Amino acid sequence: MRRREFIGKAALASFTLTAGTGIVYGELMPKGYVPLLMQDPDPFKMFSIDKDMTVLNDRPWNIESKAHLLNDAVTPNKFMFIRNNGLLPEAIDVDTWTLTIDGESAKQKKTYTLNELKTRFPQYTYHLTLECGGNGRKEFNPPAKGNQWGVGAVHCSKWTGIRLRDVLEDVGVKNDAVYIGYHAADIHLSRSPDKEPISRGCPMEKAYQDETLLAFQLNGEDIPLAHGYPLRLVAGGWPASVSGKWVQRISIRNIVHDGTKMMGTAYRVPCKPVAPGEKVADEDMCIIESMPVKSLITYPKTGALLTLGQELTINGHAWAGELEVAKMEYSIDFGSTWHACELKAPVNRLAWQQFSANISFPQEGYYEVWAKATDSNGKSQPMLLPGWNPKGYLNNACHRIAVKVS
Ligand SMILES: Nc1nc2c(c(=O)[nH]1)N[C@H]1C(S)=C(S)[C@@H](COP(=O)(O)O)O[C@H]1N2
Ligand SMILES: [Mo]
Repeated sequence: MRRREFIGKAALASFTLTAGTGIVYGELMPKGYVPLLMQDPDPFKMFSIDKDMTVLNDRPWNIESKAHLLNDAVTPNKFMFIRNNGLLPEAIDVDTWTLTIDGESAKQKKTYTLNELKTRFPQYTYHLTLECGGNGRKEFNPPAKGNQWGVGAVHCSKWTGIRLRDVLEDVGVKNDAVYIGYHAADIHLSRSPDKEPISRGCPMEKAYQDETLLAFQLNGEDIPLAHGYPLRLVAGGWPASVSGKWVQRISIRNIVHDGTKMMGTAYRVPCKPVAPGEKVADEDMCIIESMPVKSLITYPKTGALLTLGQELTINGHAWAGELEVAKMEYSIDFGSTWHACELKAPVNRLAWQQFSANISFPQEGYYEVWAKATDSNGKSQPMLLPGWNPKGYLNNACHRIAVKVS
């Protein structure tokens, strides 16, 4: 009789991470066995997220938040959207986790342990707005393929880590450097080890900004697995796809990074406006950089019931990619007239800003409250839909809620 083979340490560690508790007798699981918890996992338990979050897809996991869940100035983990292009990394071992910096424009190839990163470089904390480039995709017509995000693929949480710049300078950057590209530990849907689910990056200028971090903490704790544990690139104000989760390697490139999802229609939009449905030549597509001005009414929840004579205080957040939001307005007459909201300064650059307004309604009936932000360059959100593009990116239309007064 052949001796029974048992599960490997690494596999057991990843199951334990998913279970969120110790697996009793786990070491006795047969080799290759997939426990039930992995076959039919409960994403709400697995990711410690609120039951009102919407699961758009389970392979890979894509989970959306909702406007009224995002009312906090600092988004807690339980309300953060999750966007994965592949399968979660398996068997993360923080004791052996390393980050390697390499690439044509690196003066040397250098590898750091997590502990070296945490102890050798100064640490910084910033509130950073991360919005998926495809947030709002479901409104476009003709429809675009991909996760049909409503308004909930955005968060602004508190990230702690070290500056990417400090690490790049420690390695040494050649004069011909133009871009950085990340490589991560998540697994391609095909499970092929030769394919990456995603490998994006940003120009050196963005990589060198003070707020561009290699983060290991989210809201004062270890980053949750779904958001990039144990090490994540965070580049606020740009499409969140630049913020690589589970980062293991960063290449300093002498060309625009050509990794997975840097080409074709992925995170690229027509450089000039096109008609809805129009075919766009590859050379006429531009990589999305700073995200456009946008806002969200997070209180009250759409569908609020009010009594006549009762004043309504709305509040929410506004953000504008690399810029600041300069003005915030609301309308209750479908955009015919606009009134000023109160708008706070951001706690730091690239953090969303809080707004509020007290609204009176003149008579009983159905109303919509529309919100419109204007950035520091004077650009405002479009009232209904911005320019169509093949993959349905950058929908920064005014957010609207319904209220009934009786
Ligand atoms: N390694 C890796 N990093 C990634 C992704 C991914 O699939 N793999 N998805 C990107 C995309 S498209 C988005 S919108 C954000 C989502 O971040 P979140 O899941 O923490 O909200 O992570 C980005 N970083
Ligand atoms: Mo995204």
